[in-house]
Amino acid sequence: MENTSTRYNDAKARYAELGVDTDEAVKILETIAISIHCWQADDVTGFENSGDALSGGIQVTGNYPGKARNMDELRLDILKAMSLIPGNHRLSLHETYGDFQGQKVDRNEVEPAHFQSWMDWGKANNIRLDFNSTSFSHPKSGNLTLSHPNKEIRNFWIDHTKRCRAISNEMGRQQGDPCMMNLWIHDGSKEVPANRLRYRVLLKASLDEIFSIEYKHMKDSIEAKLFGIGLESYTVGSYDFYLGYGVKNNKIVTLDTGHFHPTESIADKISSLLLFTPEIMLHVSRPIRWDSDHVVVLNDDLTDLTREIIRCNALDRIHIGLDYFDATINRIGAYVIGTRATQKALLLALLEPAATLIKYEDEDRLFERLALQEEMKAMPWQAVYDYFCLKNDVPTGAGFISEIQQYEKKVTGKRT
Ligand code: RNT
Ligand code: ZN
Repeated sequence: MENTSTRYNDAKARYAELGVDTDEAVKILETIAISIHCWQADDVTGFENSGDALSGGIQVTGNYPGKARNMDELRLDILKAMSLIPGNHRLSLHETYGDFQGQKVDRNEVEPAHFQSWMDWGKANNIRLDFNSTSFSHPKSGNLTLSHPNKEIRNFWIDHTKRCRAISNEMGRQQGDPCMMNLWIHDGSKEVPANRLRYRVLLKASLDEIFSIEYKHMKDSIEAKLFGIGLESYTVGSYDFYLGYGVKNNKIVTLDTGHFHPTESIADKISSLLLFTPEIMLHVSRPIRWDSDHVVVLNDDLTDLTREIIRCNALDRIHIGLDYFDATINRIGAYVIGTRATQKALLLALLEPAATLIKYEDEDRLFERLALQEEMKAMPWQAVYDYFCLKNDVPTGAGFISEIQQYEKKVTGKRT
């Protein structure tokens, strides 16, 4: 503990030489609530008990033992993960994680009551909730939902999504803070369709109907994707589609960092979206080849993204959520690694000597700008993150590894 404080004070002095206030950075970092996704705990299974396999162009690989088998286990695991992450965070739920009490509740029957126990749990644990409608893993999913040419199927999913918005509104009302409802549907096709336009016309009409009701306690975000597994040639809800829809209808666009061409910079989109859409929702993820959902780690893509958030001074307009699923490693470990990596990236951004860099740029001293950016990479930011952990009473450095090992021994390892 003493070492952490000593190292922090050294780091503080070094950053101060560059005009950076580490205390201030930590203070801001503490206020950033990350919306942690419930679905890493159980490989996107949920509690419908329908027997439907995961579909919709997403896939979880691996069979590491210890996955949460029911709601109690999932809640326990999430609290365990949160106990190893500094700060106060949110939980993002999918509709399929409702408290259905063993009843068959179809997607067009779901109600706020099915999430009351979650709202109570959130309140008891000081965790605010976000929400997601669920188009995948259902007999009526197929390859098309809200853009299905068959009116009955389309209406089924319209009903579902409307109900999800009502649930989100109730969550927001009860927690006294808006609930973000993310809408992602997998609609697309493996081969090039005979007419791309007709599905987009239908999706637009479905969205118009879904959003025709105004709510006070929830916000809508719409998430695009480049392609799904088995749906490689065409995605109805492409980025152009949702960006256009969001700009025209004042909706929040979700940027999932795994949903773009591999060399496309998601960081570069922030400053454009901020000018034309109300807020931004992020799904922080890590794409590797065909998979868009590897565990988040501290890499350049992530730090580029967080730097843009801070440089644009947009923490109040950008919601940071996580979205990845890995079943090959300890699932609680996956939560902790990804969330802490996101925080570290935010901290790096907060520790940037912004004023000096801008001054160099204004004076056309571009060598100096690049040199300082390079120097910042080797600054002792780790000491600042450790101090942040210490301050929030969670393990510093690699200390969380043994905690997870113990939890595995006592809890997850005993699950069969
Ligand atoms: C899928 C989207 C979507 C899902 C979750 C489970 O590619 O990223 O956000 O990951 O809804
Ligand atoms: Zn996503």
